[in-house]
Amino acid sequence: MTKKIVLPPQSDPPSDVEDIKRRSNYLRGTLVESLKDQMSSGISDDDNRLMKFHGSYLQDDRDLRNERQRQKLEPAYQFMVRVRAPGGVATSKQWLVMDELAHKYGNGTLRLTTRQAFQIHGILKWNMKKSIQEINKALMDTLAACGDVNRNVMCNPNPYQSKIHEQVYGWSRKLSNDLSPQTKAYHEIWLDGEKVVDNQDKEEEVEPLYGELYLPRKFKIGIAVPPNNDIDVFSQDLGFIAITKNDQLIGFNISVGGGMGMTHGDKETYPQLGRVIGFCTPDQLIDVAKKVITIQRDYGNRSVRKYARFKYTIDKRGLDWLINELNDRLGWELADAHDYKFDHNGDRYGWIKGSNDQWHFTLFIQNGRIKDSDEYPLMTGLREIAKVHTGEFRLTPNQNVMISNVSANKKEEIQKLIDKYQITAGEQYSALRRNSMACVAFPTCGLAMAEAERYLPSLIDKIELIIDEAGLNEEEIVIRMSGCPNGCSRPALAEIGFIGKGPGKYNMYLGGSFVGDRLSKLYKESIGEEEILSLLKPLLFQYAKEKEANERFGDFVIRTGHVKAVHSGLDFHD
Ligand code: SRM
Ligand code: SF4
Repeated sequence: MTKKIVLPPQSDPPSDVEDIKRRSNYLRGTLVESLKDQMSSGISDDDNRLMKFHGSYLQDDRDLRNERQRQKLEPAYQFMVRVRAPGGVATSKQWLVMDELAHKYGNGTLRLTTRQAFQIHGILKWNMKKSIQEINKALMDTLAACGDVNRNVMCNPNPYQSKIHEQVYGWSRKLSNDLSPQTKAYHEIWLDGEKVVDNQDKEEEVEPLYGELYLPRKFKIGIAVPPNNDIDVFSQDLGFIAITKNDQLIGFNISVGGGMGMTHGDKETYPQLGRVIGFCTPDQLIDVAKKVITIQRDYGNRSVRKYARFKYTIDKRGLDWLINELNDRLGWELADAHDYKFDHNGDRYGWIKGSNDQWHFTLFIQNGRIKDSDEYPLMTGLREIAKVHTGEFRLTPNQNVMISNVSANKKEEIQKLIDKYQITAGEQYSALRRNSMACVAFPTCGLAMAEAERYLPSLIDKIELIIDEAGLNEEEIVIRMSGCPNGCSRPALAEIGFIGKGPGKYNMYLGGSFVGDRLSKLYKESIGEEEILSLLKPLLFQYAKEKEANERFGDFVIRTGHVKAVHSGLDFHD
């Protein structure tokens, strides 16, 4: 029997969520009873906290909220289910299952997320168990897609270096498996697994890595393969940068303490960039990840959740403390970091031939939403492709999808379907739109303060008029919008970022780098569309006229003094 995990004492009392976790008997709570309760289409607040660990959120349709309140009805409760796909890889069969479930139980759309996962929105409580069972039958799962544990492990869906990708993807899967919660609650509740006897004395055996309280907060890991930083490695709690030599993977640089979230008006919260602290070989990777997680488990703030992310644990105690603590726990020292160079954090669209002689087609999905409309039957087109495609689908960290590993023989057949359904690699759009991302926000996100996914496309329509006039149509500029300061579309790393403040109002940030290694800076607070456009217009015209050779927009606004460069979250609010 392993030793029970005893956390060092914290000076302040634990938050309510810590108490819910402690009482939950390893994430069971009263979920079974809540799901059966016919009186409400929702579940209790405590169970909703636990539900996240099972990969789902209770939501309500915010478009209907006021009307239902007026009619004295309970909110239009529904669940969002997030399906983990390490590295964003799904087989054609799995794609078809996602598509089917979205129609059968969800709102008829699929959402590809900024962390390479699938989301289905709009599932009613009565259909939750069936949905999760069918997801698991397709060999995918939702466990730990959300909650205070390690989340979906991101990995570059690199089509160029197929061999390196395969290895890196293998490591992302291993990280995902090895860091998964071990509780049998998921099987019991959703998959009718045999009930494990409620034996509190054996708690130390249940979660050897996490313990009964799990982590103080969510934890995110991603692996980047230079020169592509599409996974935004510096936004991860723990980031790995693949280092290759002579086309062989020799190990990973380790970056710690990135994160995007903050709270408006609270300067103790800020987006932060991960910092590179050393290098490890592939066979040391899992050990490093586990030990880093135990440090956050033991020292993360369990009293105030908004200060609980790993970035604050590190910033409070210092990077040297972290490195010493990690080396101590490892029992060996990290090697020095290797040189690396990123040149972008976006996706490259269209057909590309990989080093394995297979073809890959990356298509542009506006803000990750897969749906059919009269003008664009995207969902149908992808379904038809999935029926004949023998390779896999790779969800990208920029909410797009790659139809991957297409043989030369199959390429023509798939191209015909691409043509038939006019599936686009974004060639008809401006480079700005091709480099855009927006989070979900309204109507499903309970935390949204302003629109994002439903609004950014129309804002870009208007910005496109300016960039056309300025001759910048093919200039790649990273633009991102989030409906609140949680930063789910990683706007603090964009060259132009918008963070929702209230209905129709955004804080506008400028000066992130094109490669995702610098934070943006507040340029103007709480502005609406008219002001956004009137501020962007002169900046974009000045950029068109005065930019130096190959100078990126984010670098230009810093050089010309519009905003200061921000290299650490500690300077974000200065
Ligand atoms: Fe996120 C919470 C959607 C990536 C930072 N995020 C939420 C919730 C679950 C709202 C809630 O707690 O009730 C949103 C559900 C909306 C909906 O209706 O679907 C939500 N987050 C998303 C997704 C779907 C956005 C998207 O447009 O793709 C992304 C799902 C990723 C996945 O597959 O796991 C998503 N969220 C992110 C990212 C980007 C990333 O991880 O690379 C971030 C910033 C990075 C980070 O974590 O620092 C992010 N989400 C947050 C936060 C702020 C955490 C913090 O440090 O304070 C919250 C709120 C929270 O945790 O309390 C949040
Ligand atoms: Fe919701 Fe805010 Fe995340 Fe957007 S950034 S999905 S509004 S939590």
